[in-house]
Amino acid sequence: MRTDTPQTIYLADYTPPAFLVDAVHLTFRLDPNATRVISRIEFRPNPDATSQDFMLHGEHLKLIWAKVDGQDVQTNLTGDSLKLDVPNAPFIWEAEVEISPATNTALEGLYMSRGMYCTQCEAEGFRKITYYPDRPDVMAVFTVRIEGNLPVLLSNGNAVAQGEGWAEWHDPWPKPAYLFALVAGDLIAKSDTFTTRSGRQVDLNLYVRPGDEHKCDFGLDALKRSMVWDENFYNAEYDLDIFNIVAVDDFNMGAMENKGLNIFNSAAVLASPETSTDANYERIEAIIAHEYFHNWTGNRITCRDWFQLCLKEGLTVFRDQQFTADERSAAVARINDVMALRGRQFREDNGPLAHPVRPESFVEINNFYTATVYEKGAELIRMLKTLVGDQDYYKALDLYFRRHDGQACTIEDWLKVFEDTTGRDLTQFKRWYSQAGTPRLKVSEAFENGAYTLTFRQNTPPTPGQEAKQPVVIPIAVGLLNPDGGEVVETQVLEMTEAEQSFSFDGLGAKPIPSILRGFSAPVILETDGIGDNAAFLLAHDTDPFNKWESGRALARRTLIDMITKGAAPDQAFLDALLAVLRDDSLDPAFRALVMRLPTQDELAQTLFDMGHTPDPMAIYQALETLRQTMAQHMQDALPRIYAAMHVGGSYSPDAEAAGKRALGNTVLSLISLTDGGAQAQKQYDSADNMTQQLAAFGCLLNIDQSDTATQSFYHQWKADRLVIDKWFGLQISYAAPAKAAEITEHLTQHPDFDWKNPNRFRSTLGALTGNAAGFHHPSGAGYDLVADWLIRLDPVNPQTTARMCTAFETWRRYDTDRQAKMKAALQRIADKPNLSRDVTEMMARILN
Ligand code: 0A1
Ligand code: ZN
Repeated sequence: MRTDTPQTIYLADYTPPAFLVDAVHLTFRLDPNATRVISRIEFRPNPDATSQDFMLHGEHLKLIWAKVDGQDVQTNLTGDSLKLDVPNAPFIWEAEVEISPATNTALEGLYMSRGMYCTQCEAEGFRKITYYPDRPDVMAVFTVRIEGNLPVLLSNGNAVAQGEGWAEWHDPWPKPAYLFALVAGDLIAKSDTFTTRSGRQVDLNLYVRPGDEHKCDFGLDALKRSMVWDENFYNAEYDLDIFNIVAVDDFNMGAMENKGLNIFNSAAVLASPETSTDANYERIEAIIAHEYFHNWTGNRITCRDWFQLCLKEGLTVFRDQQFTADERSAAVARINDVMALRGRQFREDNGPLAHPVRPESFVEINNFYTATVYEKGAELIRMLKTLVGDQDYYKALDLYFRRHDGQACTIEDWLKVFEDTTGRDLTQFKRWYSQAGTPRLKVSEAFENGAYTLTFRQNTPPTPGQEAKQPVVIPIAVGLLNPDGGEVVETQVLEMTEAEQSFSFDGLGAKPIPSILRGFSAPVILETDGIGDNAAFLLAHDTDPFNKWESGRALARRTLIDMITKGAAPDQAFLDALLAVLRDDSLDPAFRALVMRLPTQDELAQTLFDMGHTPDPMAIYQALETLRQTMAQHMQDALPRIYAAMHVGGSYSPDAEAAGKRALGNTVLSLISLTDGGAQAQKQYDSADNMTQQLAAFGCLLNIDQSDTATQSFYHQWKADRLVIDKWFGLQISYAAPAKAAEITEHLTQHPDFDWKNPNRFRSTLGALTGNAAGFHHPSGAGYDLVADWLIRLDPVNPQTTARMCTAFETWRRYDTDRQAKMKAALQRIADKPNLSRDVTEMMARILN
């Protein structure tokens, strides 16, 4: 345990910066172990400041000299900051510091990745580069000179001059330091151009390592589509002459929206048919769009402080979700978004790490790049849009862009724009930003004299630090169906504001069947025990694709819960309903593939826990295995025809239609392989000409244990491609039987290719184990121990990635006393490690609390 208690930062303590910065000049003399950074910063007193104390952040910097207005100064260094008496007038700060990118394994600040220099400054990495007021409400114009003997030297903005071994960049747009970026290396650009609506010619470059040039086309295409889309939907145009993207192999997250110089995890941008799956393509498209969209929602308008992170992230996730819905299938996109929300955010909201979308305190801000801030944050934007309607939503966004361009804003600024546009009072809506926890929404019904009444009761359970909750505004999209399946009342949005509220529909000839929370109109848990059992009817008849899918999911969940808690056999009616969907060629294959997907082990564990049971991960695993086997037999006759019909000929294209066919084909293949000993999967594996088909077949083979030959051949085919080898590590662990998962993972950590300091490789291995629920929670406790061992080892090297992976333990209170004791012991072992990082110290305190 560390001895100095890390400091907690509170939203309520916000004060404006004492000094503002007009301009920053930086010179980098690159050297792996001794990079010199010379800064010249023009400060002036902030007229709105409440204090005049001059303070600069700085971490792990070796200060060589510092001057104020040309005079040497003696600085007062305390911990991670530098304090100084300065004039109460404009002045110039200059300093030279030395840093060591080659030994920076935390991948924050300036670091090296396989010979290439690269930066990551969000949230507070710039202070590891030089002394600076490293807070997002200090926005300045940056000019950067890079000196280094490397072919490519990049920074933000436009290239202004360059020569042998140096380059100068100037970014005319004032920005906070977290958007600063620098890249230097032996890189190759794949280039394109884009002309904005108002005629600006933009050079687009995707910089990659030699050898990756053939993996750039899709990323560039996705970028151009994002640029067009943002102009069309948000009137948002690009504002520089150059837009650079760089792919880097060592990166803690997916990507980063640095102004004019986005830096991407290679896995989130490089794509080729042979090496990338359909899911990879879809994710790359979404992340490219996300980072590009940040240019307006994040960069032009940024956050006042890190508590407002959802201001840029929730909105930008919502925008990238809209983009995906628009470019692909809206129904499929929404279902995928909700599955992700439930899988990660509901889990977080129901455990010890629950926090509001706008947190009120933190120790380490990097621990708050969470599903709650991102995904629930996006749901809040979606609800606002549902409540005010499309037209007012886009009007409000126009006003937001006009009113706040160039500013660092708050959630209050954001909501005010909607209030001013619509005249609505959003005081109650704001609770969504401050109250943690997932609201439960119970519904009951009554039918009398042609009037159908739905009564809703809402309740949000307590979360850490928040016992009592107030009612929130819930937009409930509802449609009513006739008993014969026709729609009698089209979708209407009921606006619930009270703890309990009823809504009536008059003039109905018969008691209707309600379709509630269409499109998942609010991030709540809907409990329909108070109304009839309509799931099978809605799966067959609902016109709302989301609820049609949701009904199938509910049936699957119930079947599995009955199997687990009552030892019931798989429900025949469910199997028939599923088969009907599978066979229904009028439905989009991608949608059918989603309906065929069973709830995850984690989702079932949470459901059981909510019902008052202690979930047994082995029983859950077994029920899923049994159900899959039963499905394979029940559907056996239909499978070959559908498998054949889903064949996509011609050269590979990642488009939604082709990907949807492959998704359904591969779902069917996984069932076929449960009854044919893997013959069909082997055929597909041998003939596959793209990674989607190869990997799906490989998964089937691993699943039925015929894995050795495929495992060897896959490795030998792909050993030169790091991103494919990540898949190879991950898949073996994901498909490992519960009793073998920890052992297989342990074995793979001894593989010469297990480069544990690379976050992608670490996640594809240890992350795959935590994702294999029955393996991770195997009663031996070997999974817990192995993960804890590795987190302890990784923490001093890379605290950020370690802290994120600690969330594997966030559900420990769900389980039986033996598992709880084992998980707690593993957690305690991590917490007791001397010199634990601030990141992991905070995570342990919150999880164990
Ligand atoms: N702003 C980026 C995500 C990001 C956040 C933090 C990072 O390092 C701590 C890196 C990237 C995004 O939303 O894409
Ligand atoms: Zn983002």
